[in-house]
Amino acid sequence: SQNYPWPALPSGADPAWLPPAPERGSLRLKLAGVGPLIDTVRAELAELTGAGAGQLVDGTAEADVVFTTADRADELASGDLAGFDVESAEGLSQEGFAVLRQAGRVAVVGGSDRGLLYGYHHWRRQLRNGTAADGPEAEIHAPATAIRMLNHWDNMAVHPVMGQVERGYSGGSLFYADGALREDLTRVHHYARLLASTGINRVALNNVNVGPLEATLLTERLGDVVRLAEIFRAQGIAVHLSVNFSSPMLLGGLPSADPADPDVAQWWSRTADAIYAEIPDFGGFLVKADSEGQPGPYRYGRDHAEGANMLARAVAPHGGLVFWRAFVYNHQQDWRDRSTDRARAAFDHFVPLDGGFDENVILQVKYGPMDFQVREPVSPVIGAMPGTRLAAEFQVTQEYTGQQKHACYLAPLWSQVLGFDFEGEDVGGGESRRVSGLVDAVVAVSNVGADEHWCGHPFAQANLFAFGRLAWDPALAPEDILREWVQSTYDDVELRDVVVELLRDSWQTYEDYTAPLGVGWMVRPGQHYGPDVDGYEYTPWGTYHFADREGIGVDRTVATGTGFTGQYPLPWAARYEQLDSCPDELLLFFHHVPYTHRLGSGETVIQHIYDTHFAGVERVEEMVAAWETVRHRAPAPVAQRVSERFAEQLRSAVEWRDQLTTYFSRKSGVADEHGRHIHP
Ligand code: BDP
Repeated sequence: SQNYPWPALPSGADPAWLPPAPERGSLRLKLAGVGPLIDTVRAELAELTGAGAGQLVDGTAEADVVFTTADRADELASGDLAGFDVESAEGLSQEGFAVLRQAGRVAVVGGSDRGLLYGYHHWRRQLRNGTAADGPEAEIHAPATAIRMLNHWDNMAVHPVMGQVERGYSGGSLFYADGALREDLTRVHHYARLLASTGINRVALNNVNVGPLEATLLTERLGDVVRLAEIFRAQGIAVHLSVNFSSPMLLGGLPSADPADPDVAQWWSRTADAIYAEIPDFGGFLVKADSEGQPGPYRYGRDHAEGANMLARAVAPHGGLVFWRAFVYNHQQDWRDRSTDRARAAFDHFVPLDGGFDENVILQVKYGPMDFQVREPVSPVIGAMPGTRLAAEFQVTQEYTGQQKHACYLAPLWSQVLGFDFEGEDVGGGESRRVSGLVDAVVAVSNVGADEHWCGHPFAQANLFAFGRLAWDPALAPEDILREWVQSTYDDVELRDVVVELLRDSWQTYEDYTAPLGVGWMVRPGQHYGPDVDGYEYTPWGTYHFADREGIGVDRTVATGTGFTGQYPLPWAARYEQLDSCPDELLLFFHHVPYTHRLGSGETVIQHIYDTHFAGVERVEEMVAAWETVRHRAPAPVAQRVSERFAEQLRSAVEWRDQLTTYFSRKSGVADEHGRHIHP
């Protein structure tokens, strides 16, 4: 059940979107430089030539494609790079690269060895698309965000409730099986390569809920981390560990984990020193503290800056970072008390600490104030902490968006969040107040596992790919990224077009048949799959819709509600506060309204609920029909898996539609204008 040893991979599906090398060609490829990442590029080129794409050459000026780094460009200017516009490659950032063209020849110049690796993958996609040799004389690329990271919620052993990968829908862990590191790490090599091809440069190797076994990765199982770090390092990726705040007690035998206790701080310093002695490029720690049962500084009457800074000082001498999560809220609220609001929690806990975190602490904030719902406003924390380094956290794993049983392409959601402007300028707004300009890091929970299609649903690979691409360049259009992904992944042109067509609005479709107008939740408690309108309504988790016979939605206004809208700067505070300026799609996140309230679209809330749920299911039916016309064009295992998943998506969408429309017609007593089959 742990897929161990590795299952056979369907041909053409591994390694996912790294396209197979062209089998015929006469490319003369030259690589100039030395170093470990140069060796990685060399191995990539060897794969191409090994498949028959051409040959590696040594001589000067005879190559069709030259790969090198900016620091050698001068030296090569009169030789290999003669004729190229080498000057445009000056001033490249470390991770940036240039693709230069001259009379059918190409030069890929990296700002550093790592930049060259990214440049190679960019060129490789162009080779696949037939656009490598002709194009602009000089293309310059550089990442918008320095830190582009995936978090793995992998446990070493199978957790009785959460399984091996918490919120994982792709089989077991890529890294661990049966409580230990896997012996065969072949697929970790492939995975690291996949990530590098999208520009990811950091990964955290274990679940943020750190159990006693995983805690030992810090100390007695450090050897496992060393092995994984070697594999990732070869692709320019630094590794991190999620750590348990009580580690000094769990692992060090100390009586407390109080951050103000010098013994505790010393224990962390010694532990960090030992890690860096083995892994000099170790990224640092990731911490979930005082959240959902995890230990943290509150236990000792200390605040989160004190907790984070103590860890930060342990890794600072080695250049390490501490990612400290802002996902802190009371999960044992009194649900009868409407004055508590989980949406407020991160802001209330963290904004007063702005300016108090050390330079190497990055506060990692979920993109919305609740928890990875299909639609949430952007977390106000991101706009309110100018004195703190921030990361925006996303969920590639589809916990609340169909668990990789539903096709749901999430790049449009992420793109909207990254482009959200706290100044409120919709067009031509200040880049610096956009989310992408306010964060130092873009982070997401990974969706891969031991599954032979990597992600459970073969189309969920598009999300992993798109996350990396958007983290690199948040201005990329989600549909263009989707095109890049299908072009890299599938050979058949018609198949590619249909897959783009199926996926491009699938996030919207998923929203249509699930919880309406930003209210969120309505999922089965615990597992978070499938509808259960009142599943969380009377629980302490703080996730309510407040539907009664008159209306629905959460009043989060300053005037009459929880005051959450007041956490935004103007103009958003006012826009969200007022019913008539609150965007339709977030109406029920911010307001409690009667079912007959008219949206900006002119429809009533209740009719909107009916219409979107019927439309959502119709759209899934169209997706299934479109897929049937091309499924024979996909590799057989892909075809089979996608068809299975679509059958389940359709079943589940119908279930959502029927439960939601029935629930709201009975609650409200308002009939569907179109008289569809709803039981009042
Ligand atoms: C929630 C998940 C839970 C995670 C938590 C987190 O349901 O399993 O532990 O987020 O982010 O969405 O820590």
